Amino acid sequence: QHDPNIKHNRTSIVHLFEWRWADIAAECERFLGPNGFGGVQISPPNEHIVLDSPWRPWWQRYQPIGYNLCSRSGNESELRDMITRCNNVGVNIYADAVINHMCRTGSGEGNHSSCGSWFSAPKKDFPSVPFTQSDFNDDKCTTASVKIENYSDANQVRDCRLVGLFDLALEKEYVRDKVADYMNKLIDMGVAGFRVDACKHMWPGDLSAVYGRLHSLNTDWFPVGSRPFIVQEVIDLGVEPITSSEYLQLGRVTEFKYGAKLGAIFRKWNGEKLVYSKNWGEGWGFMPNGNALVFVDNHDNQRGHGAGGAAIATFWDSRIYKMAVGYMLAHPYGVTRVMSSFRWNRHVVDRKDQNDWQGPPSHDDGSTKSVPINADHTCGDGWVCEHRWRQITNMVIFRNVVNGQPHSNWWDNQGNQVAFGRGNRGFIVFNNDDWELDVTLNTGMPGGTYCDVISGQKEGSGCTAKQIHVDGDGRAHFKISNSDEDPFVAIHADSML
Ligand code: QV4
Ligand code: CA
Repeated sequence: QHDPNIKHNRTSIVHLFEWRWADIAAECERFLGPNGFGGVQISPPNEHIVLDSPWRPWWQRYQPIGYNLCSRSGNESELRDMITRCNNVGVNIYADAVINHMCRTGSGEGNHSSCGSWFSAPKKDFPSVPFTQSDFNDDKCTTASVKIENYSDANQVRDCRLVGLFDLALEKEYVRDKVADYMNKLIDMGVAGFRVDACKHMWPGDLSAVYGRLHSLNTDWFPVGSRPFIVQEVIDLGVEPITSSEYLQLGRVTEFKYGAKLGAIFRKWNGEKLVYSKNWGEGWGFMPNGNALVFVDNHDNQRGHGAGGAAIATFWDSRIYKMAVGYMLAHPYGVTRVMSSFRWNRHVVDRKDQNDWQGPPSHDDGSTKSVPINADHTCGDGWVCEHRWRQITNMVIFRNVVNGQPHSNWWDNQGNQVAFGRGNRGFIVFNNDDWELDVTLNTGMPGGTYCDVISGQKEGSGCTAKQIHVDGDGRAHFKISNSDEDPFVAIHADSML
């Protein structure tokens, strides 16, 4: 299913990485609903390993112990309460489903798991599901280490262990049933779909069998017969035999080329310039529009995991980050996902971040801190809350206002100054050159005075930002200094004064 089931003409998803369920519920009610966010991608809600060394890394949640619904983000009743409250304000919940594997081989035996369930890695025994030895792919995998050794061999990528994680035998009806039972429990609780982890490592036929077992969405909140939205994590940068195209008919797929290229453009690396983005989207060799889930950065590549490398723009480089996210949200290609992060002690030595493992802000006992909201609406205690940055929130709203309108009225200076509109509903101008932009452009917008939603915003009948005067022919004068705090300007139908 390619449709995110989003309500009220909203368009964007935010990933509240490692947030607690109680905080997500509050955020839906106090911020996401009122500001037009369509949904939240949550961290994996199932039982996961708990690690001491390193201490409580974020990635322990990608090592399942079973499908009980207690995790670092909270217990089952907190999860249920959050899903209910978010749905009640029209904000969808998408769960991160880790179904390719369980924990890693060297995980020992005991109750070091988020619900306290006993398991044994040496015996390959996970009684809370239950999965036993015969539910894993070890006999199918042909590498000496039983791990994935070579990504140019599709068989081992699917049947061997990803970084030593026990690989589930999804060809077995029993394993498919257990995985589908878990996902169906979440669907019945009210989730609108899934981000499916590590899809490159699962056969499309096996995934199709799992998806085919899924219930339709809960009719308390969704029309009868609505199917769960599926986003499949497949990293395809064009250099491996496994391609995203194998997964497109099953659901949407993460377009990893998008953030890697957009980061390079705004950083002006590899000779990239904004002008080259005139045919952004399929023109750049990305997958068909209707299949793509797009993002500037994700929880992996913002810290050097996954794909994209140093070109990826993140909150650490906030000025170009806001421009890149603004560009993504203004452009019609794909379903858009905004990242919302926590800060960690980034410490790069020889291009490798020594602290890339560090988990979310937490108390001494390892429990995750809740997210305090400051008087200026930003977040405290190490939570970055990019989705609350005014420029980003306002561009989420921009995307809703221009939804369905074509990419139009392109202008460029053949360098790093570009502008484009969305029919007669919105217009955006970027200056990523090292000199001033000073130009009169055809915006396609009805005449009137508009409030820029980047340098400030419309408040009541007033405007805290630059004002843009569009004349009766749709023309407007723009002046953007290269030293402006945010060298871009955006106006839309609802920002007219
Ligand atoms: C280490 C060595 C391995 C060795 C292993 C066992 O690096 O070579 O085989 O020990 O001795 C963590 C550690 C990793 C460690 C592994 C097993 O970081 O160094 O291996 O545990 O102990 C996240 C993290 C991983 C983490 C994993 C499990 O990113 O670092 O591994 O969780 O805790 C590919 C995939 C793609 C994947 C991407 C990161 O195609 O699917 O790599 N992305 C998703 C998630 C990602 C998650 C996983 C998949 C796994 O987005 O967050 O990995 O669920 O491109
Ligand atoms: Ca596999």
